Amino acid sequence: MKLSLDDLAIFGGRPAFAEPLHVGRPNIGDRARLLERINDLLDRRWLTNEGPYVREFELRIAALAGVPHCIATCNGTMALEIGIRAAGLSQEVIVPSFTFVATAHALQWQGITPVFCDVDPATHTLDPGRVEELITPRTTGIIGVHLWGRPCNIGALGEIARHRGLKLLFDAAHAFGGSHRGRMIGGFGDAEMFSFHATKFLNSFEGGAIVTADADIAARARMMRNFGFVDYDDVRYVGTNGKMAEVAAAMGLTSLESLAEFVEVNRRNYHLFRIGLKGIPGVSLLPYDESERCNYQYVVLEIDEQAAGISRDLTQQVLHRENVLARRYFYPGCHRMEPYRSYFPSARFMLPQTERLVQRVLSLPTGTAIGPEEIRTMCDLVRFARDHAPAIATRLARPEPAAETPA
Ligand code: T4K
Repeated sequence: MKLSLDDLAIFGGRPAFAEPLHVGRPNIGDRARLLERINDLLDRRWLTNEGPYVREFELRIAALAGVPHCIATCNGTMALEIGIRAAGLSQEVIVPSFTFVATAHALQWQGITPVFCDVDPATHTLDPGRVEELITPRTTGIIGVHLWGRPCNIGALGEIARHRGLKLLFDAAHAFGGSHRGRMIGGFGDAEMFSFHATKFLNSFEGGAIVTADADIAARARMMRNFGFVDYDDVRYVGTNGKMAEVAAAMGLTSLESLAEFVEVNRRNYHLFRIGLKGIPGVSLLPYDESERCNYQYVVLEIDEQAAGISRDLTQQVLHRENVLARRYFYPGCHRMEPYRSYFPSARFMLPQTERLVQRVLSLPTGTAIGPEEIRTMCDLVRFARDHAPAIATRLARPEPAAETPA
């Protein structure tokens, strides 16, 4: 508990945490079970190329997402790239800029122009009204991102896609285990893509998956993942190597066995943050819709500098010095990163909500590596920084006293 400004690490006090607290510390399941599986795959000498663990993982993911087809990949970006190609997207595709850059890169990597669309300030996901305005004769699809695991406005986006003859895909990298109107994420649009990266709710070290109810998309994605092969010596499509390794599937299967525990810890953490941050002026915690299934993997603050009297960046600076490595996901927005910044220098004028959000959001460490005591301390730090914001800013602006030089 910090009692005075001098206690803050930014002013020379001892950091609140001896070791850094990270956003995205992996959730790890039963180690013994994982090692058993790794021994099995070594004994089998079947390490990749649609091995038994990958097939089992695909069946489990498809069942949990409530879809007939799952194609596991080596990472989420590859799942996006293959999903986009298998769905036949080309020319221009509408995507949010307020997302991890992989969503845009997966298009640009294959010569498709990402057309950045603004988000709804309340949900942080694509604003359907803005999507309509960006449709041109070159538009072939829309990719919504279920940011922070909170579903897009799936109904409205579906209507637009149907009326305008566009494909609708979802980047569901954050949303495994969530639901929308009682149906699991994974079954919406033409296809959805998950990430099972180490930092995600469910991890397979690195990994991803395309899930779909469309048998044609699934068949194409499966071929494309394996160089376009349909049989020995028979290539039908341009393809890549997007396969998931057996060791990754072993980790994925082991993580799946602890899914209920991961949700429970994340949910507990989210509620402790809610209690600990309650009533701090200008600081709000992004809510989950608890009438749906949620994975609670992200604890995201919005800091309104006017109301809080402290900026997001100063809050982050204070926290970092205390060894709380809070992240500014997804600053500064894809449209301000290369090559998009050079391609679309005026994009920022079209993205007022994105521009506003990238200055306000801050992700805090949560997950199974974080306990109640750490959460209490993090909340106390945010509150203390907010309550003493003017004094912190003034003291930081003061020039450091010159070090004494020996005579
Ligand atoms: N779409 C969306 C919306 C996404 O958010 C992502 C990925 C993708 C698509 C693409 O999926 P993948 O191709 O990645 O499967 C991290 C992750 O690498 C990335 O997967 C994730 N989104 C993104 C939001 O976060 P960085 O550049 O911020 O990673 P890094 O190395 O700074 O790690 C994040 C934190 O996690 C660090 O504070 C340390 C901690 N960490 C990380 C790893 C890898 C650990 O404690 N242990 C670990 O093993 O991108």
